[in-house]
Amino acid sequence: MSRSAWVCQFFFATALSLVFSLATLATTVTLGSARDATLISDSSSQLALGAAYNIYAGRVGDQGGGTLRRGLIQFNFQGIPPGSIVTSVQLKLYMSQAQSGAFAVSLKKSLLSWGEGTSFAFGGGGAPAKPGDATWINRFYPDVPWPTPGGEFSTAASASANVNGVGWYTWGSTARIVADVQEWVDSPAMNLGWGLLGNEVVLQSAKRFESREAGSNNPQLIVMFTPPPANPADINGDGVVNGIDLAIVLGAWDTSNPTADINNDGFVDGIDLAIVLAAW
Ligand SMILES: [Ca+2]
Ligand SMILES: [Ca+2]
Ligand SMILES: [Ca+2]
Repeated sequence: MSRSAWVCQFFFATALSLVFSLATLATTVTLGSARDATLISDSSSQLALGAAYNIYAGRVGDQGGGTLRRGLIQFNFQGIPPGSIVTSVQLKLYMSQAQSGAFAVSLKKSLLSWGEGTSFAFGGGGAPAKPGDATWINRFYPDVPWPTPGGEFSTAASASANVNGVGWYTWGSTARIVADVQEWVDSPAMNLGWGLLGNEVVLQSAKRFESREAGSNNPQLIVMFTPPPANPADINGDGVVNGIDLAIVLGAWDTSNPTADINNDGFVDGIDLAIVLAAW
């Protein structure tokens, strides 16, 4: 290869990588929760709030029997392309009612799947569970129990927030919450959502958050990610290299059509065909 050809190739490669890095700038999406629910440790342990306007975390007062509430929340990551690198994750929840003080509410990965049925009640007392609801003793009411009542969560918190008066609260971004979402983008079957666990000792520590069913102030997950570099052989940009891309090359054969000229050498020829076939 002559020196000028080498220099030419070097600059071509540099220009190409510049184009690709411009195409892979970070993207931010705001996701609404796909499902959310509350586990209630009342004496029946078969009350639920699948379709309610709120999710709860913490311990209620004496009037509620001092029972516990644990929130569950899950998001759907189909809008994030496979191969993306997740760089930042923030969960935002609106706390709309509480009886007292500041309490830590931690976000922990759920280790098992759970459901959201149609049970509905105003307030945190709950309603009789409906089929598919998560309850204190069932992942899916009426016949798929948790191994241990109260849910199955990771030991370590992915993020924690100190929740006090009415308003928006944010969990993350932390290395753990980013790792959770990265895992779920890479392996959607591993996405079992998070538990939302408050103070389970102090009476009246329970916090009420707006659920996805609330009319406003719904849960939000703000995810920043870098999409994978585009494949130049995917000429029509539909995410797959197949006969459509091949037809575009063949249809422009022996021309200088810039769309089909994948390697930008001014010709649509066997080199472009080879690039498509190699990426098939
Ligand atoms: Ca719900
Ligand atoms: Ca294509
Ligand atoms: Ca070409």
